[in-house]
Amino acid sequence: MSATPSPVLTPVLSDNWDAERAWTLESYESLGGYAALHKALGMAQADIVEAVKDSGLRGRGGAGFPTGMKWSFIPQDNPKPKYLVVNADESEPGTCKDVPLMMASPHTLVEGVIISSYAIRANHAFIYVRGEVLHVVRRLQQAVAEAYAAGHLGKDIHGSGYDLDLVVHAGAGAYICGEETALLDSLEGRRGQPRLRPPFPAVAGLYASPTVINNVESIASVPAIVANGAEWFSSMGTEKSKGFVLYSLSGHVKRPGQFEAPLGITLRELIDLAGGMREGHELKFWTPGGSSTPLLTAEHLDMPLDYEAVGEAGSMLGTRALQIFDDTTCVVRAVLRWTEFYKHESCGKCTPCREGTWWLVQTLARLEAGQGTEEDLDVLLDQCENILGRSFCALGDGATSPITSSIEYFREEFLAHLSHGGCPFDPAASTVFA
Ligand code: L3W
Ligand code: SF4
Repeated sequence: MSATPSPVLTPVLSDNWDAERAWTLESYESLGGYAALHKALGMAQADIVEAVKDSGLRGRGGAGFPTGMKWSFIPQDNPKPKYLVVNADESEPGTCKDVPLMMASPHTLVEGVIISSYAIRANHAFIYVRGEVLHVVRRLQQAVAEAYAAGHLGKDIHGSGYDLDLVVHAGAGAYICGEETALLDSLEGRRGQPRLRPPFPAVAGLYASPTVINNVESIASVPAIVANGAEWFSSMGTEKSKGFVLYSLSGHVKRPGQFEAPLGITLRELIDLAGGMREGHELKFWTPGGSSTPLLTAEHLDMPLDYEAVGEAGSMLGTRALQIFDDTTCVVRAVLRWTEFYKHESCGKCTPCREGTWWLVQTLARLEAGQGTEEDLDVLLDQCENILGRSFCALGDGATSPITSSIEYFREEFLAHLSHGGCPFDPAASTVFA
């Protein structure tokens, strides 16, 4: 769902979402789609990499790593084939931007894949899609078939001498396969578990060959950068966080949805765009980038949403999955629900996460039921300390984020469960985590 036109919004990726049959090649091309591909094929590959570098585009999958720099790590003197892999395994609780993008405008992604693959000299590309979203898999397959039929994919694309094959691959429903190296193992046909880094995929990725892995939104941003230039892109955003992004507002706002705006906008502005908080209620806590990013509160409403400011506030911008919770929500219950998710999705490879997430759930459940003691809060923090920085991948670290931040901001609410002998909230009042 795209947002109401507003001077604050910068619809680029979402610009055509309301067009009739926006997902078809006919509609996409009628609005100027694939013009950037024609332009790119007339450019030197190194110039495209340079333009993406100059634009300041940073990875939209959560970590914010500079995209052009990642591309430039691909060793061009390596005789092995190069690959482009799109991480479309969107599964982080609250993260819901890539699925609507791929449903509404799959050709924006396909065009981005072709330009990006050309830039890094890859002749094979893959879109690894979360297995549960079969409708997205079908939509992408349809778009890829249309692109082949139109000569945008395949041999000698538009007489340029460049060949590219693109495969849409469906995962099997494991959150860990969104971790880039687990995704590669899964794509190679193995059980998806993270690999040791370095080597990073740019050096040894798919089939041990140089591989660029980027998030859907990162790759989908490339056609607009090629079409409009690096300066146009970098004129939006903040000093170190350039361009526009999709902000996904969910939870207790009147009009949840996708809002495409420059980096640096504030949550207060976004909540206004979403029609405000639920009538009669106030913001209590929120996540800037899904449940793996430490919780923030109403005191952060005017903080610029960019990588730097959110980092300074002790959290992470992540995937801009802005989950908004009002005063009816029990933070202990919310955190328990997320922790159960991490326990379930832990791949089991390393002990701190495999065992630790199980213990986190035990301790939190005891507290939430009002059956713990005050010391359980220290036990919980100790468990987090033994997971954070000691886990093999970011899943373990991420599992601790909602816990440590909720104790920092809402210690009294944990204690209220103990004095109350259970949850002091009326579960019927909250529409989430009821
Ligand atoms: C070459 C180097 N490449 C880093 C590359 C690396 C990767 C990218 C970022 O985690 C975060 C996580 C979640 N040579 C390199 C290099 N790279 N140094 O740069 O790497 P990294 O390690 O900073 O992060 P990551 O492993 O990609 C992603 C957070 O995102 N998150 C999770 C979102 C989950 C989804 C989902 O559901 N699919 O998006 C949300 O905030 O906690 O911190 O490509 O290879 N020297
Ligand atoms: Fe697997 Fe968790 Fe260890 Fe990551 S941190 S490797 S998900 S057990």
